[in-house]
Amino acid sequence: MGSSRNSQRKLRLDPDLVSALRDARHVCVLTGAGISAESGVPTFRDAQQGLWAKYDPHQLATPEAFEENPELLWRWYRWRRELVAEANPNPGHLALTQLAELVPRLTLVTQNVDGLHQRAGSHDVIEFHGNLFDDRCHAEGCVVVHNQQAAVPVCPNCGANLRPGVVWFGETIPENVRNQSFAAAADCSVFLSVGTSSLVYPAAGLADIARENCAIVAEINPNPTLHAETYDFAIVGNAGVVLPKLVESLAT
Ligand code: BV8
Repeated sequence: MGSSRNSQRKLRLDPDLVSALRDARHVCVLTGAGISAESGVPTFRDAQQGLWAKYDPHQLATPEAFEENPELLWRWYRWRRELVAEANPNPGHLALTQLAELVPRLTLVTQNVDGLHQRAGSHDVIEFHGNLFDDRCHAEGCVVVHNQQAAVPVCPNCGANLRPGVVWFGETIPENVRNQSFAAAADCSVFLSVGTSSLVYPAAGLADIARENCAIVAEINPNPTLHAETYDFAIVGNAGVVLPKLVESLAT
C-alpha cells in the first residue's frame, strides 16, 4: 500500500458498490492467491523462493512434470503444504464469512488450494483448482487417505502414483465444479474478483460470464489487472483492508 502516509489515506468505497451489494440477491466471489498473501502465503507468481526459485510454476504444475519427476513434484507440494500449515486466515478471509451473513446468497469460488477460506469459517467453498492437502490416485482420480511417508506414495487400490488433489495446467476443471461456478457467475447480481491476476482460464472467464449476464463486477487488487477497465469498479487495495471495509459499510 505504498508509503505510511499512503497507507493512512482513508479508503473510500464507491457508495454505488455498497448499495449494489445491499440490493444484491446473489453475490459471487472469485478469489485468487492475493487474498492469502496477507496470511504469508506467497502468491502463485511470487511463490517460488529459495530452491524453488529456479522453477516456473506453470511448468511444474503439470501432469507432464509429475510423470517425468514425481519425486520433485512431491517435494514441491510438501514444501507448499508446510508453508500453508504455518499460515492463518486473515481479515480478508474472515470478512467473506461475514459477507455471507449479510447477503441473501453468496457463492465463493476460489482458485486457491490452501484451504484458508474453510479455516476462516466459509462454507460450501468451490475449490476451482482443488485442494493442496488431498491426495488422489493419478490413474483413478479418487481421493486416497493414507499415512505413507514414501517419496512418492502409491495408490493402495491400483498401485499407481498418488498426486496432490490439485488441477494442473493442461488438466480440465472437474465438471461439477465448473458447472456450479459458471452457473453462479451467470446468476449473480454482483461479482467480486478478489486478489487474482485474472490470467488463468477458465477461472478468469467467470467475471466475463457475470458481466454478460448484467451483473455488477468489481475487482479488489492493489495492482489493477488488464480487465479492471472493463469492470464497474476497481478498488485498488489489499483484500485484508478492503473486504472488512465493505462488510462494515454494509452492516451499518
Ligand atoms: C483447462 C493449482 C482445458 C495447481 C492452478 C484460454 C486462454 C489461455 C489459456 C488457456 C485457456 N484455457 C485453458 C488454458 C490453459 C491454462 C491457462 O489458463 N494458462 C495460463 C497460464 C494462460 N489453463 C488450464 O490449463 C486449465 N485447464 O482449461 O483445461 C484446457 C487445457 C489445455 C488447453 C486448453 C484447455 C487449468 C488451470 C489450473 C492450473 N492450476 N493451481 C497448484 O496450485 O499447484 S493455477 C494457479 O495459478 C492458481 O490456482 C491460480 O489460478 C493461478 C494464479 O493466479 P492468481 O491466483 O491470480 O495468483 P497470481 O499470483 O497470478 O496473482 C495474485 C494477484 O493478487 C495479483 O494480481 C496481485 O496483485 C494480487 N495481490 C497481491 N497481494 C494482494 C493482492 N490482492 C489483494 N490483496 C492483497 N493483499
